[in-house]
Amino acid sequence: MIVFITGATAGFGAAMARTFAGHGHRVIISGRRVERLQALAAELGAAALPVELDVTDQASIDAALAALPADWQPIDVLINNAGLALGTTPAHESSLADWNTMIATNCAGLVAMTRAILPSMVARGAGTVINIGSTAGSYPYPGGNVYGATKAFVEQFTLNLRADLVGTGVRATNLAPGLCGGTEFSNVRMKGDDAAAAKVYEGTTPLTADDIANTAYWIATLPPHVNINNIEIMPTCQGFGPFAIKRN
Ligand code: NDP
Ligand code: 8X3
Repeated sequence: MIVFITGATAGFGAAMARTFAGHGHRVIISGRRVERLQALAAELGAAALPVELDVTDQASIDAALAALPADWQPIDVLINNAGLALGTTPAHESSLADWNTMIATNCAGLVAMTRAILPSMVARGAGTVINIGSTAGSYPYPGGNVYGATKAFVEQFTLNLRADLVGTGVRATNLAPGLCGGTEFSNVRMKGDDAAAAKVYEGTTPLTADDIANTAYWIATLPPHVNINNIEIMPTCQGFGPFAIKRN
């Protein structure tokens, strides 16, 4: 299989690249930090093709896809993984610029990548799109405001893809993890406050990037007649809270 992974310079994306390549598949590893892509490509050898790509920039997407060598063009699996959260402040104190960056990356970027690659899958009558959602898309929490909303978008967009793709042979999955450590997610969210980022995982045994990579690999290698619509994963130490009630 040829697997196109967005956001392969860190976290889930890098782990997914290693997992698919480790099972003998070819991976197109993309992201903005070129030196990271080159290091991962050097590690994975001929199985990996590094591609500089900013999912918020349509020209960057078009250029990256146009430059793919012919033998890398039939993409079997698209993993829309690039994404981020910025901030944990309440809505009325949050930065509109941060909100727009999350929407541009997690929603518009994912849509643009899907629109660019989906027609070739439909034309070949096969393919799998795995969109990385989040439990934040289903369960609200204080400070989750726009981040959670972008992941709710990812889930519904994926289900609507399913509705359109019936009969085409192309599959679509929303893969929604909960608390997952060992990636740069919280460092990015806390804007470089690494102590605050580390606190998120204090005293927990969170999911790992390998857990998510193994799940993506399982989804992509199921028999062609099986489509996982939606899969939600939490670490065993995570659960649900009560509704908040402000009492007089
Ligand atoms: P990381 O911060 O470790 O990795 C994020 C990746 O996204 C990086 O490779 C980064 O690459 C890439 N990225 C960000 N913006 C862009 C952009 N504009 N264009 C291209 N690539 C971009 O985070 P995770 O691996 O933890 O997160 C991956 C996905 O999983 C995200 O969508 C996140 O929302 C989701 N998720 C994470 C969870 C967690 O707890 N860790 C739980 C649930 C979902 P670069 O900066 O080089 O461009
Ligand atoms: C990341 C999981 O709970 O930090 O999507 O929002 S959470």
